[in-house]
Amino acid sequence: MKKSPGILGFALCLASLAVIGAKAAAEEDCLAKAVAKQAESAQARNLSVEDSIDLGEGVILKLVYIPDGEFKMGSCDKVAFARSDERPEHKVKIARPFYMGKFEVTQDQFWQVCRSLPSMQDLPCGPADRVTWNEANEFCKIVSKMSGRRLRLPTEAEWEYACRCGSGAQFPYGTNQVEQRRLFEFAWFYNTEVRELHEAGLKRPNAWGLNDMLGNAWEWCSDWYAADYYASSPAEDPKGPESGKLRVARGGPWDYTFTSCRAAFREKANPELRLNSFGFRVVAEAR
Ligand SMILES: [Ca+2]
Repeated sequence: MKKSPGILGFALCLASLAVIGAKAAAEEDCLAKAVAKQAESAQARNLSVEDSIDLGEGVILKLVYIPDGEFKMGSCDKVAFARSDERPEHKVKIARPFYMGKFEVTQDQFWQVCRSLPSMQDLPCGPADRVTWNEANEFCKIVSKMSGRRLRLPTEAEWEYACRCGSGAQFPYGTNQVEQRRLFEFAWFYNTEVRELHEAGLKRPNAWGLNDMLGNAWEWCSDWYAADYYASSPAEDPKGPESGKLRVARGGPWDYTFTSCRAAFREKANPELRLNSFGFRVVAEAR
């Protein structure tokens, strides 16, 4: 005869649901605080959370305000699938607010600025891929000159801070837990049905309004790569080693699994690499 779970089983079930509920509430609270901080910081400087740069002929580059602050960069020992170059986890201060591209730079935008386009997949509103690190920098230089605003690639510290919304979360749903079901809402990665680049902004943005930080295209960062950099990096605005052979890329692409589509995951590549998963997004100085 099958035994009934009884009162004890029922109580354990309720306790378990309460823990899950409390955890979800804590995640929401953390992200809500990040949103409030973004709005308050922008307001204190008389700046808008949303900004843009007109690239001409109706092509607009949308920007999102990222407040200054501190966060823990890298992965702690509890993140079992983290690679050794993500350690040690360490506190980093981002001393100044900045603006970041809401989306990866699109093919339309790249063509408008550079009058060339290395992408093979026809996706005007999707990421400009097959762009080398040097070409991404050239894009920033040209837009800086034409707009009067200083554009550049993000440092990997700025990128990770913006991806985490200043929180301790590896994933945009607010935790370090691998939950593919929830990551589907935010990212195009290998486990999604259609395995290719996608138009910008079809998935949910993170709490600060940035779309496709995880998945879709890798995003070049300004830093040289060093596997042991975190052991000796500065605590404020780290900019990477003075020299190197490889540049950092972040975010995980459409053809990698969820273990790469994390805030702390570090990719590296030759700056002349031209690959159909490598794109970029820009940073603009807050005026
Ligand atoms: Ca991306």
